[in-house]
Order: sequence, then C-alpha cells, then structure tokens
Amino acid sequence: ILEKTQVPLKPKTIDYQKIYNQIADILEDNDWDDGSNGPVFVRLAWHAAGTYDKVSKTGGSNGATMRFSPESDHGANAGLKFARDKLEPIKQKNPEISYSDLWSLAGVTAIQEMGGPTIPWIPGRKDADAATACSPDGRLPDATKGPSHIRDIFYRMGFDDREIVALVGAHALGRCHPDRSGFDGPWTASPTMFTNSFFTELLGRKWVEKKWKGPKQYIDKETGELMMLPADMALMQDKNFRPWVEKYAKDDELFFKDFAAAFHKLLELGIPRTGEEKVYHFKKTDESS
Ligand code: CCH
Repeated sequence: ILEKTQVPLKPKTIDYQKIYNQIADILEDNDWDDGSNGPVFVRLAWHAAGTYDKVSKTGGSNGATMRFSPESDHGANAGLKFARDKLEPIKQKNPEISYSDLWSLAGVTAIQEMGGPTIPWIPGRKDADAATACSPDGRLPDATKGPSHIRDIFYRMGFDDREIVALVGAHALGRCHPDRSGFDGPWTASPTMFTNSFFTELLGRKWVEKKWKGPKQYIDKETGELMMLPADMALMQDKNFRPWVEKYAKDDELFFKDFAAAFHKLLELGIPRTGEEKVYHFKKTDESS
C-alpha cells in the first residue's frame, strides 16, 4: 500500500511563455552587431543540438555540455560564450529552467521574434553535471567544404537533403566574424529579419571569390557587401540540393513550413520523449494581446 508521503509531488509547472517574453526583451541590443542578439542565439541553439549522432545516440542539446571545456573551446563554438553570457540573467531569474531548455528556447524565441515561423517546442532537457558528457570535436560542419561533407554531417543527425537546405536558410540571419570563424560579412542585407532571402540572394547574385588573406569565401560582385561560404555555394552547385534552393527562393511559405519542422526536429535530437509531452506554440510578443 502506497502511503500518502510516497506520492510523488507534482512537478512545478513553469511559465515558458513568460521566459520566452523575457528572452524577447533582451534581443534588441544596439551595442551588438546589427542591433540584435537574435542571430547569435539561433547559432547557440543550433550548435548545442547539431552534435547529435543517431548511431551512437550521443550529442544533441540535452545536457548543455557546451558550458564545459573542451566543448566550449571547440573552434566551431567560438563566440558562443557571448550568447551563453547574455542568457545568464534569464537563468538567474528562472532557476527552474535547465540551461539546455533555455538555449533551445532562446533559438525559438529569436526566430519567431525576427519574423520567422512559429516553432513547436517541448521542454524537458536536463543539464549534465560534468564535462565527461561533452560531444567530441568535429561534429559540426566545416564551412570550407562541399556537398559530401555537408551530407556526412547532417545525415549523421538524421536529416535529408530537403531538411538540410531548409536549415541552412537560417543564414538569412546574422553574419560571419573574422575573430570567430575567420570569415567576414552578412549573407543578406536584412540580417535581423528571418526571411527566405538567403535563397534569393544565393540565386540572384553573381558570386566571386573574395581576394584576401582570410579563408576562401565569396562576395557579391555588384556591391562586395554580402557573402557566401563555400558550404553555402555547395547548395546551389549540387544537383539534389539545388531544386530546394529554387523552391524556397520562390515560395517563402514553403520555406517557413519546412524550416519550422526541421528546426523543431533539430532541437529534439537525442531528447528522451514518451510522446505524451505538452507541445508549446509561443505567441510572438507583437501578437500577445
Ligand atoms: Fe551557420 N554559420 N552554418 N547555420 N549560422 C555561421 C553563422 C551562423 C555554417 C557555418 C557558419 C547552419 C548551418 C551552417 C547560423 C545558423 C545556422 C558562421 C559564422 C559560419 C562559419 C560564425 C561567426 O563567424 O560568427 C555551415 C558550414 C553550415 C552547414 O553546412 C544552420 C543549420 C543554422 C541554424 C538553423 C546563424 C544564425 C549564424 C549567424 C550568427 C551570428 O552571430 O550572427
């Protein structure tokens, strides 16, 4: 017979929309890049999750292992400490949310608030308490490489060609920093707005190799102000990727729908689920009345 004292306490429900709103409040930042912390939050959520390996079932956003060395020092994660530090006050205000949920929620918030699609989101990630759970280096894509490398990396996570192209459409946002990746410049003229412009720019401009001492990258011939990585160009050059680039350039609704599904899938990689969990659809702050 189960005594009353043995009945497990109902876990405290967390108001995730409230935390979403708090993250939305710290996105605008006039001292940062193009005036928004959004792009670097998206990159944090992606690099936390994109270490997943479907065969060994290791890596992924569960654990928030990027807090620890060596994962925090992996070359691919250069600059993401800024993002983690900017989210720390939100963690202090809401100690009940795990870092791993907070980082993935920050990615969702940033995409939605910058005008992107609603991303269904599920909480429940648990933080690891030691560096032993860190993902090995080399699991995130190398921007200097071509289609076969991109496929190796994303197939390992469980994505197909269509999902890969949709996900890289996030490069509508943000920019490359010489002191982080070594590359330089934004992909689009509106780096704080989530649109399909990564695809329209990729197809619509003439891209030439940038003449400089830095790593190989492309700039647009006309203005020299926009950039593409070799890995971005690969999407246009590969015969199975390219049809998706063309579809998403023409049809932003299709892009939004596919991106939302693929980004949700990315954030779920490696998280134990029963299928009974509540799925959240957050209200954007400009429509919360
Ligand atoms: Fe990315 N990305 N990314 N990326 N990325 C960089 C910046 C951002 C690659 C390389 C780079 C995705 C896929 C890929 C963002 C989101 C996503 C940078 C510059 C490199 C290099 C970093 C710097 O210097 O600060 C490569 C290669 C691939 C795939 O092959 C995916 C998937 C996503 C999300 C869904 C965002 C956002 C940024 C801008 C960050 C910022 O700080 O502005």
